[in-house]
Amino acid sequence: MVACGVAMSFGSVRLAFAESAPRADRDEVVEQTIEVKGVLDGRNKRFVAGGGLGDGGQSEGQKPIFELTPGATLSNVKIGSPAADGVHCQGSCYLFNITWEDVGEDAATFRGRDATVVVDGGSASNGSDKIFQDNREEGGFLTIKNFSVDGYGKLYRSCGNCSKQAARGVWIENVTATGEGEAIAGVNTNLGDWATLKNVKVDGDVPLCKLFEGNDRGEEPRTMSEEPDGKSCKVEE
Ligand code: ADA
Ligand code: CA
Ligand code: CA
Repeated sequence: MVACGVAMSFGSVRLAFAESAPRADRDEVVEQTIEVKGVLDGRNKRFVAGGGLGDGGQSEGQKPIFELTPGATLSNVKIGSPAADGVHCQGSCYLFNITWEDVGEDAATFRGRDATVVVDGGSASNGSDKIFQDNREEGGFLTIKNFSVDGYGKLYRSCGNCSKQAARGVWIENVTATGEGEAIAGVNTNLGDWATLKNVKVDGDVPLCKLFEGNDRGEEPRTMSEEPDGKSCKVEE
């Protein structure tokens, strides 16, 4: 959660109201998950979760603000605080220029078989754990590109303990990571995951990959290594 204040170095009280009021008007408090079919262009409007979706903390089982049906596109949306469980994709989906201002339990979750997912543009801030949670079943492909993250656990995590596991592939390109972080990509080496990272710039001493032994029993996965192994984790310049 971000503690957010507006510093006004000059100007009257009236100016302060005039500047904050329109923003509040544009925010949409989402009480029931918005189902997206086809294309939803948010035109940079800000959405926040109502209490029924979740508080944006780390408890599992919160609801998303947006749920994309297979093939749907969501673009130009700001997700404010609280963000609950962010965005869910049931299958293939396209997330263009989405800004998570204060990531909730996670920012986006990917599901389904043969799901081709593209995250292009946008940013995520102040995540406590995972940003992109990949729970997909077999087939398909995930691309994360032209993205920046500031404060995160893992930018990407192939689910370590989902009941339906699969070999999941991700391509991560043109990404900038700042602030505290744990790893860019978390993958399960024993399940055939593979992540390729290209032009990923990381601030501080954060490993590009964390390699895990995944399971399908809901257990906490075991960490195997933090070194790219050229297979489950490949780094290109
Ligand atoms: C954790 C949890 C998974 C799944 C995931 C999610 O990783 O262990 O089972 O719930 O979060 O989708 O948020
Ligand atoms: Ca989670
Ligand atoms: Ca989640």
